[in-house]
Amino acid sequence: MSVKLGIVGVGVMGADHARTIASQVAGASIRGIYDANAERAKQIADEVGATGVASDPLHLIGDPQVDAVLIASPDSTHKELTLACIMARKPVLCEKPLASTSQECLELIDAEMAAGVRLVQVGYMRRFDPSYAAMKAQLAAGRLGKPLLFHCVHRNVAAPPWFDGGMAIANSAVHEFDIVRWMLAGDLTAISVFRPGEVSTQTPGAPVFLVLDGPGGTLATIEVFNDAAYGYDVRGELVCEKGTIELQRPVHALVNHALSQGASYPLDWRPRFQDAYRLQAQGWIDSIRSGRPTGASAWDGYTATLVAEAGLRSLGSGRREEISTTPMPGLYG
Ligand code: ISE
Repeated sequence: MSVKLGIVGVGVMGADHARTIASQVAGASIRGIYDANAERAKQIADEVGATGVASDPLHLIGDPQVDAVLIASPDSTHKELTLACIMARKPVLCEKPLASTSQECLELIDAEMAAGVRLVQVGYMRRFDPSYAAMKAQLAAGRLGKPLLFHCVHRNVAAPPWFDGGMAIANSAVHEFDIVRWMLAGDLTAISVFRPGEVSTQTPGAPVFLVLDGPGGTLATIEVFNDAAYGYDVRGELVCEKGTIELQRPVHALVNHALSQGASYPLDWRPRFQDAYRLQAQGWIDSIRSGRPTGASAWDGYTATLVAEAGLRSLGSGRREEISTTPMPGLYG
């Protein structure tokens, strides 16, 4: 059976998802597309061979011809649209963040528990990235012993114009919160946020430095620098008892020229994580067909938002803030 998809939102990310699904994912077809910009919806629908364009996202979600829904509309719409998918009992892949607040995430979790089945996957795509997967496999192999520290770096070329001072945490660092929890296989329990330099002159893209307490006494450090200018660059090094594991970005060619050797950086995250997006989409479709959920769950989406909220509190208070999770419901075990 081919899974017939509805895609809500075809801006930069949604259009990329649509193209990836249409050209590189097996077992799915795009039935309908909705975007607030109807012309854009039509253009992307034509490009990817979608059967139709919807005039309302809720109609698309309710369409009996649509088996599952991918949500890539603005962050503020994620909660209501994901809820509509749960109520319609349709599997949904929602871009991060799952919702704007941890309370809203909990409402989605309640709805999913009432449905009694996992329907929600959150687009924390790094879990599917071959570099992070290789790091996890090396850790699991055991010869490096236990993990002690995870150093993470997240640099963008420039913060988008709509970024405010907290977005480095709520929009960017959430990826690290999810991947650190996934890598260390446990919850983050406290966070301290530091801002280097003179705070009075800082822009929303200025660096922030985060220190987190992880499971079993581990620590994670995260630098987010949204205005790093030189390129999109995500780094990670896991320090273990008997060695370290370094993340390698995919570099397929080194150029030797004018007395130097080098590789270029992408402008944004899409080329860096293109394999992750493709594998995430394929994993999602396979999970719908097999009934075995994969990727980040609604619970994972909730914890990333919960850590971000504590981070924002720490940014305001200048103190270390505790992160208190409630016990994970059995549905997510
Ligand atoms: C953006 O929303 C993403 O999800 C990217 O992966 C991340 O690198 C960027 O910092 C975010 O703004």
